[in-house]
Amino acid sequence: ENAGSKGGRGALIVLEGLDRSGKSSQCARLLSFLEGKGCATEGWRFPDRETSVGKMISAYLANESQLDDRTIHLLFSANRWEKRSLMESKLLGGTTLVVDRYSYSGVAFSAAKGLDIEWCKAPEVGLLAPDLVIYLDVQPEKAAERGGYGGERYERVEFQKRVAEYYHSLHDSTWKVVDGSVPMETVEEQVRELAMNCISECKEKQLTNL
Ligand code: DGP
Ligand code: NA
Ligand code: NA
Repeated sequence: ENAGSKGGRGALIVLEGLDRSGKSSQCARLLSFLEGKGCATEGWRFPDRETSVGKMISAYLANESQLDDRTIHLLFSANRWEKRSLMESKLLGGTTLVVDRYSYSGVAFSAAKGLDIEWCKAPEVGLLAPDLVIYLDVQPEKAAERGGYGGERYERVEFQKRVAEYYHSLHDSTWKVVDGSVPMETVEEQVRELAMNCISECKEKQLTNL
């Protein structure tokens, strides 16, 4: 494929944040907004629990299986790797991807367990680099109050506080921090604007790797 399809390539837009930060709702809202604009868009999420690797991850998160910390780390990464070639062909074909979590979740959640951060980053190298990372910033205590957590493995406020610290150490030039504690509609407006700018700017840019 080449990036020369009529409208240029699609954008890789990632939403990151703590559990209950509002990512999934904002991804859905952004997706329908972009579809309404006639923009070729798909909503993706990681972990993708549908694949066989994803099913192992899902069982681990539900505390139905136990796995060594490095082993589960590599499975999360493998779950991104198994979607890399499809991701690349979608983007080159002109489809914008709105992705709920990506490599930054991979690094922040595992580093929060005490694994070395450079070790955590290593298996992500070579995955496609996002054009835009929108970090929905919500205080861990506030996120926990939002209808409570669903009972999965990482949904504890002390752990989420450590995750937040690691997220804050990961910010790079593609990151935009959006205050996720304001009304949903305000967040939505900001997310839309960032996404629209990104989509028009990245058409001519080459895809790169992390
Ligand atoms: P979600 O389906 O977005 O609620 O994510 C499930 C949980 O898994 C959530 O607590 C965040 C965590 N998570 C997502 N991606 C990764 C990853 O790559 N590595 C680790 N260790 N945790 C992750
Ligand atoms: Na969750
Ligand atoms: Na979510």
